[in-house]
Amino acid sequence: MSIKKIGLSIGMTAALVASLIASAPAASAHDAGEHPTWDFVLAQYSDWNGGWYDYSSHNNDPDFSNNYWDHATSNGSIDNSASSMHNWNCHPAKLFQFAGYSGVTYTAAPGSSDSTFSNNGFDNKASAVKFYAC
Ligand SMILES: [Ca+2]
Ligand SMILES: [Ca+2]
Ligand SMILES: [Ca+2]
Repeated sequence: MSIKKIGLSIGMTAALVASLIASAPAASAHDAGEHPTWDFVLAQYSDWNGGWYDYSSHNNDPDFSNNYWDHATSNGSIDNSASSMHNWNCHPAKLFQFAGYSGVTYTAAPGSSDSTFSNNGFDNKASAVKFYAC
């Protein structure tokens, strides 16, 4: 193979790699305006990456094991998986370590966002949520 052909081959490989990277599943942070009607959202990873789960109904949920990221069973349960949250409403939301509202808790203040639960000792722990009056 000539030098010129090797150069071309490397160039094509680099272009192929670049296109593979570009088409990889997006793990980008969600935009705050992405779901304008959602006002309490758990996210699968830190910095609101990965799947989202909408609790804008503000209905208490004693057990996360039958709730799935972005509502698709194939995306996995949100149980012991939430790592960040947005709370865009006036209701405080208390997350619990265990189903049935027990164990360690984490309270999401009204109008707050938290990019990571890891500095709260609460990463991948939430299993239930209760909402309180505004
Ligand atoms: Ca997680
Ligand atoms: Ca935090
Ligand atoms: Ca748990």
